[in-house]
Amino acid sequence: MSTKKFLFYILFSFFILSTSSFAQPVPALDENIPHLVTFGGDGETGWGDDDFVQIIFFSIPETFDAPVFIRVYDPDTGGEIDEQKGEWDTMMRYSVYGGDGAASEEDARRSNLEGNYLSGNLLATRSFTENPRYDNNWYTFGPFNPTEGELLPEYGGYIFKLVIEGAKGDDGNLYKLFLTTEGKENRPVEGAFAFYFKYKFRLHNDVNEVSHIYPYMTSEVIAIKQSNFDWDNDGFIRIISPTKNGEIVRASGDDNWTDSRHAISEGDHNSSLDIQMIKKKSNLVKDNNVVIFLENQYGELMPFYSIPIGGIPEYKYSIGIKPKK
Ligand SMILES: [Ca+2]
Ligand SMILES: [Ca+2]
Ligand SMILES: [Ca+2]
Repeated sequence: MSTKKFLFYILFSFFILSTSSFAQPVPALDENIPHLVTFGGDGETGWGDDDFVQIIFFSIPETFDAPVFIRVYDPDTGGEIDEQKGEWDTMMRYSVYGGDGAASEEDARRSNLEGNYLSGNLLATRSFTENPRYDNNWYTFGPFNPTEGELLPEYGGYIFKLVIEGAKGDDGNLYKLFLTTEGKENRPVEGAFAFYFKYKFRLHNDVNEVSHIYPYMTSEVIAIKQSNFDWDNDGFIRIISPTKNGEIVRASGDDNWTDSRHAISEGDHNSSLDIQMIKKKSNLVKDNNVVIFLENQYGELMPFYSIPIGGIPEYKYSIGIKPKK
C-alpha cells in the first residue's frame, strides 16, 4: 500500500469509527467495560470510589443540528446490577450542563469537588433512589439543542457535561450511558463521541476479560503519569502503542492510590495508547470497582476517548527497535 493510500485508509477508518454506533455508548464497546460506578456519598472509599462523583463529557459536531438526548441505563440504585451495602438507601443525582465553562472549567475536568465543578448552565437534573421502574431500564434526559453545549472546537464541537453524584447513602450505583438522536431508543449521533478525564468503572467478574481505555498522544506529549485507585492487585495493567509492546503500569492495592511515569517517544505521537487491564487469572477479584486518570508532563489531565482516535494502536516492531544510523 502506498503512503498516500495508507493515510487515506487511516482517515477513512477514523471516519467510520467516529460515526459508528460504537462511539455512542459509555462505556464504549471497544473498552469492554461492563458498567460505570458511583457510590453514595456516605460510602467507604475502599469499595472503589474515591470521591462519589463521576463526570462524563459528550462532544457533538458543529455540523449536527438536530436535538440530542442523553440516556442513562439503570439510573436507580437497587435491584439486580447495583452493589448493596446494608439497606438500599442511596440517592444518585444526575445533572446535565452546557454553556460557557461547562467543560473548559478546570475544576470540572479535574473533578475538584472543592471548586466550581458544577460550572456552566444547568440544563436538566433528576435524582433517583431505589426504583424498580428504572431497574435494567433507560431514563432519558433532553431533548437538548446542540448549541446549548459549550463550543470547544479542540474537543470536536459542542460539549455537554453529565455529572453523576452520590448524594446520599452508601450503596454502589452501576449504570451505562448513551448519546442518542431519539428519546425512546439508542440511535447514534453522527460524528459524536464521549470523553472523560477521570474514569470510574467496574471490571468484569470473569478472569478472561480484558478491558481497555484509549488516551490520544499529541506531538507535544513527552511523558505521562497514570494514577489509579483501589485496583485490589487485580492482575496487571499494560500499555500497547506503536513503540510499547506491553509496558507495565503500576497498579494499586485496596483503598489506595498509586502512580507511574512513562516516557512517550516520537513513534507514539498522533496515536492512541491502548491501556489494557488484564485481570488476575487465579482467585477472581469479584465486583472490582476502580478509578484511573492520566496527566501529561505539565501535570495537565489527558482525556480518554470513547473512540480510539486513529484506531486501536498496535505495536510496530520497526518503530520500537530504532535502526542504527
Ligand atoms: Ca444502577
Ligand atoms: Ca446502604
Ligand atoms: Ca476495587
